[in-house]
Amino acid sequence: MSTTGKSYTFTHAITRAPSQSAVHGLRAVDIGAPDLQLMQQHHADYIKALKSTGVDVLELPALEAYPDGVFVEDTALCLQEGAIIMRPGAPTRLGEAQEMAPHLSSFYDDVRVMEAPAFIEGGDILTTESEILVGTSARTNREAVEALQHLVIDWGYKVRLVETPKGVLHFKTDCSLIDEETVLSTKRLAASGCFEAYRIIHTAEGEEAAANAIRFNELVIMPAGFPRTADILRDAGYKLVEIGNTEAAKLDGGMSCLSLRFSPKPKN
Ligand code: CIR
Repeated sequence: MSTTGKSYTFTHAITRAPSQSAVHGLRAVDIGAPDLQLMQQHHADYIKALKSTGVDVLELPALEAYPDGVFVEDTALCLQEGAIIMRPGAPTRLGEAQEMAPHLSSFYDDVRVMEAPAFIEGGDILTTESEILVGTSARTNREAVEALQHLVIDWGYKVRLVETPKGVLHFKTDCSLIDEETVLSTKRLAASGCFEAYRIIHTAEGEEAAANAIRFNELVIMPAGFPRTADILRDAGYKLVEIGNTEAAKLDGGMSCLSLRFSPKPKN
């Protein structure tokens, strides 16, 4: 495995402010609408953590037409060579990807587009140093995994099809890359064997929701409220930042969903 750290070293991020309509966002189980003021506070803390590593953060305004618009990760896959505009599997989210396209064109010369019948959301994609893992789910189909393979092959990437566990929204709901060779994963996902080539750190029992963290430059940014998993990561030597996520969690959203993270090659 190479050890350049390119899979978690970023110069840029894009976020989008939560909309008032976020109270109508999609959710698997309804435990009440998010408190918007608290969600905005958490979002601001998240952006502050990203910026603390010295990156440029493009903070896009809320889109009222899209209750889930704050979860920008699902709209694109950003690599060094170019970006791929996703085709979200949730019909209410399809337009979010088109909204993101012009912003990515300002960073990249090469922006490619996922076409029907493929559907795919960024939350199902885990990019590591050596491969791009894509979990099939209710939001991502096999056609999309094949299409992605074709779209990134000339950039030198290998795509591997894996399965998002049944009943789990996205592949990365249950895992995150935390360094070149290490993933943080729930036991239920790791049990599938999909991380055989990696070192695995399991989330603590009962703290499965801690799995959606991000390695972002020198930081591991994780949701607050999972003290045993936080201790495991701290003991393993990672520099942690914990961000309140109670409100986004009501919409099944977490740390990875809230940003696009990338280091584009300089434009021609
Ligand atoms: C949805 O169901 O699409 C949103 N409520 C949550 C999206 C979370 N995104 C992500 O995990 N990448």
